[in-house]
Amino acid sequence: MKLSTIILAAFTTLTVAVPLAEPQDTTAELSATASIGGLCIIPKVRREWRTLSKTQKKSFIDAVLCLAKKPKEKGSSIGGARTRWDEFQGIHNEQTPFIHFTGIFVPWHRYFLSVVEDALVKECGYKGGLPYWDWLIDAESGVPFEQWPIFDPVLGFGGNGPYIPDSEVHPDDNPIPFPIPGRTGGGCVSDGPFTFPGFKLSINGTDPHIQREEHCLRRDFSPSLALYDLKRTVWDETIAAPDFHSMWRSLEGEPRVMGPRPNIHHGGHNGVGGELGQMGHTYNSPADPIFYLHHANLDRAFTQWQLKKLPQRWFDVHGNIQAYDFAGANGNITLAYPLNMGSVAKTRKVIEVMNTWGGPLCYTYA
Ligand SMILES: [Cu+2]
Repeated sequence: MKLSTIILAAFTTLTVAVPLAEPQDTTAELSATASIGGLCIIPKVRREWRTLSKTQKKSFIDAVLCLAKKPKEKGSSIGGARTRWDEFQGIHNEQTPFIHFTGIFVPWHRYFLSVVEDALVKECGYKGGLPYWDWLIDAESGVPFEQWPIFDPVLGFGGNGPYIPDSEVHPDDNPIPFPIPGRTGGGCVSDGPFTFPGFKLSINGTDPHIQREEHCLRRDFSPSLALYDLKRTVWDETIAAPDFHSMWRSLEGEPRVMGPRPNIHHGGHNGVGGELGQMGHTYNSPADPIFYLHHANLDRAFTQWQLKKLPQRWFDVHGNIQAYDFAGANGNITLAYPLNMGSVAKTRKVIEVMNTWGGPLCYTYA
């Protein structure tokens, strides 16, 4: 048999086998992840949620539930937090005015994800990289929003909350300051692994709408908003941006709902969280485990943009210190600007998180 025939035969076997196969368990490969003496030797591999095997999906969800049951650290500065999960939501809540619509939006969230990824691995035995959610696959699939695999009650994060009409919305129900068109839920998540009281939340945030007593995870699916915002054109423009500032502005989007330009950051947040769910709320969104998969996909866009021009893009940062001051009249960040994690993790400088394959970070996207 000629070599080309053998190669063709092997290729044919592969292409037939792949679509039928259950995603393979890569736990053994992933557990080999090693950062030795500060050198990233074998990075954690962050994979798309639907490519994880059943065992990997279950072990990720179990690790989240483990953090949600584990008491907060001694000396935690997060007011009202009872668990490790609350601490992560809490530091995001506290930092919200400094990390959104400012130049550190992208590096701060990158560092934040790696802190939670480390906790899942080191404190709760998860073996692997933080999964990401590529919502463009779903948005382009034609499958109705509520049937997207990420919301599966057994092999996913569960679905919507029951519908609460606008007229019955209570001020403590976590409403965001602008209405979300086409919202369909708003109550406590009623299926999957994150239902109350197995999964409960508690922080005293700086945000006035935070519920201080133990409360549930809410979702308020807004399929029309998700389908409006989750567009490949925006993804492509973000990756093709000529500099850090335009990449970040394209990625984070404008602080408005369904403006003239679709907004991939809002699409994941308000598509899932709508008006009453935590995912739709700037301060409280990390209450929802889906937050981490959504932001991992945004971080993946940042990484793809960086990979187009290295090493220059490990050093390219620019953006306002004060929220919404996009022209930088009150100053701009530099590579030395601090990323504050309060008592949750060490304060690091922007430069330390620019390379995902060196310094304190050690991961890559598959
Ligand atoms: Cu945020």
